[in-house]
Amino acid sequence: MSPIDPKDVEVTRARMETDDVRLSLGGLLRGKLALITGVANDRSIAWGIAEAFQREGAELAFTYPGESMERRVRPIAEGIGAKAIVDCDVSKDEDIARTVAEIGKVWDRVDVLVHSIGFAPRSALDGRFADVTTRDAWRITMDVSAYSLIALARAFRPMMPAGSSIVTLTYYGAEKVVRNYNVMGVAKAALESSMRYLAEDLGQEGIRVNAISAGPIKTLAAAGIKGMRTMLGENAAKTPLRRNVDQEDCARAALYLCSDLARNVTGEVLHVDAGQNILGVVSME
Ligand code: NAD
Ligand code: 0WE
Repeated sequence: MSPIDPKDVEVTRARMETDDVRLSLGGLLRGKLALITGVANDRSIAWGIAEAFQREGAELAFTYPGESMERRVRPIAEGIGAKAIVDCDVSKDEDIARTVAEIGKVWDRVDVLVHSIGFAPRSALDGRFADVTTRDAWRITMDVSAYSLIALARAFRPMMPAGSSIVTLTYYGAEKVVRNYNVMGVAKAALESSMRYLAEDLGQEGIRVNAISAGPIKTLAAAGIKGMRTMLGENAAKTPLRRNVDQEDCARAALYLCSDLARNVTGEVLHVDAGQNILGVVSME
């Protein structure tokens, strides 16, 4: 691979020769059983993670919330050889209990649990925070986006052996105000804190719990956001690496966190954001 000539690097969207390469390390997760939540379609961050885990030799199972999502998820999950595909709306305790039972029919353990779920009522993601953050919006957002990590961890803990791990997806809006991210930012702060408390609690069983803080990526969840295109363009121009991140970047971080490469890493928020979070004031000169 030749070194990168600075003249060839575009200011707004630095591309690298290695950009489209899907990493294959030859069995980093060989024989591991991975349960993946949060696949909506083939642009989902969870799907990028699933493909990478598959390449590295993991067996996969998927969850989706409700029949309307089943039509999107089942075909691609079957195509990748999923061992189970289970209906699990994480806001329902009975769905989570049934998911444990269903997974228990095909696997005697779960080595990796990927939590890639976030939801806020649309009306709460646009407008003045004080006005749009209703009690209902708060309750739903916190329940689906933060509490669900705790609920899933509790439900699957009995099936998770020492050396297993849980990874969740978070966003910078947990740490600093990102306009319009609103109650999702509050929920991501709760999610990150819950991740740390779980890491401490489940550490005694040898279960690691970590988070990936991803930069903005065009997925189904992001497609519904006003001004996302502008945000992605500006982001690519401003980040230290002058680029956006993608699903494969998150997948590589997940491979690290969920493999023995990170055997002594827990309670960590790993930023996969082309360096965005280190920035203070950015001059656009
Ligand atoms: P996505 O729309 O593909 O995934 C979101 C998933 O959440 C969907 O699969 C959806 O089915 C699931 N979900 C929503 N409500 C649910 C419920 N009640 N029960 C079970 N599942 C439910 O979008 P994505 O961008 O891949 O999002 C995945 C995660 O990554 C989310 O936690 C999101 O906040 C986070 N994240 C996204 C970005 C981004 O810019 N796209 C950046 C950082 C973090
Ligand atoms: O976590 C997210 C998106 C989460 C999300 C998206 C939607 C859209 C459709 C949660 N709930 C919903 N509900 C819907 O009805 N991201 C990190 C992507 C994102 O969302 C933003 C962002 C970024 C980045 C919202 C405002 C500002 C920036």
